[in-house]
Amino acid sequence: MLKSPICELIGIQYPIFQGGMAWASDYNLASAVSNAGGLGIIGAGQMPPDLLVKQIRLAKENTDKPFGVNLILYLSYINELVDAVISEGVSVVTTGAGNAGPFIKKFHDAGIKVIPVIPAVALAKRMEKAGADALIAEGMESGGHIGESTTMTLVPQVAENVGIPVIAAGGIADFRGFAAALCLGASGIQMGTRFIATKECNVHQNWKNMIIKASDRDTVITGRPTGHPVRVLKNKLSKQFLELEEKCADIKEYEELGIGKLKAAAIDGDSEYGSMMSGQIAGIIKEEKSVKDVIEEIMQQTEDFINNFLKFVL
Ligand code: TUI
Repeated sequence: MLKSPICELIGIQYPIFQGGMAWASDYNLASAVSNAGGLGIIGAGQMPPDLLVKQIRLAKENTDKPFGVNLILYLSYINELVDAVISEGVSVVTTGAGNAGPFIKKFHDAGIKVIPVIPAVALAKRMEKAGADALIAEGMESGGHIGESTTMTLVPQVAENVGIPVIAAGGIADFRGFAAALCLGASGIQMGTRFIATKECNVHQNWKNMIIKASDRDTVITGRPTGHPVRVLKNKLSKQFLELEEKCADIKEYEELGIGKLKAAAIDGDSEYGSMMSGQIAGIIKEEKSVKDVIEEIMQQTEDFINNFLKFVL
């Protein structure tokens, strides 16, 4: 049985996190992942605090297992979301797009574990010093907002430099990625794109179909000049973003073009002009499955792979 320190730390059966994804991971997906033995995570995104409270309550109605909330830290009203999470109480908070340091004590006082997503070693060290319970080292293969390092290079360098458990994210969707992550020094994995293409994920079917049809080169990084690069599936919108880069457009134009586009992808299924944030590993995902099948299959296949692999060592 494949167990790791992260399972003990949060009280989960399998060391598999479902990435918290704005507009894509609601209470339904999160509770399904937690019920299947992983850690389900509600992506708060730009939800107003009262909606986040509702989502947390719905998750609690649907699972008695630990689950988490992901907070995007650059939001102007982040303190209200932090207070909402604290007043409702969840097991884990993961954070993205900013420095979790100022919030860690507040969460710990409420009995909530804090696991920041980090794209670089320097930030990993800072977060460990600030009291983070574990880290999610996310490579630029991921969908959505990304850093510059690949998972292959980031995870071992983070693992080398911190003493807390490291979860590998970015470019993982099957047993190969899971086994590789363990080799790189990770205690577990986080998957986003794989969980979008599941029956329990409530995004529009068009987004799921785009992932299922995607091949290895069907994502692209947009928005680099804004300082917030974002990996998305290629479509007419991503082309418009790249045209802005070519003409050295003002940052305001990127912001205007981006408004409402993640919602357009997730809710309206606008495959031409929606922002279908997905990772480079989309090409390996060939069908929509249930969350339980995804988790049980990857656990079994990873264990089989490791057992067979060891037979090569004489
Ligand atoms: O946060 C993510 N992925 C996301 S957030 C998101 S919503 C969004 N929509 C449009 C534009 C931008 C974002 C979609 N996908 N992943 C975790 C992550 N965090 N990746 C990179 C970072 C990060 C970057 C800089 C974390 C910390 C940081 O710097 C902190 C500091 O103070 O130095």
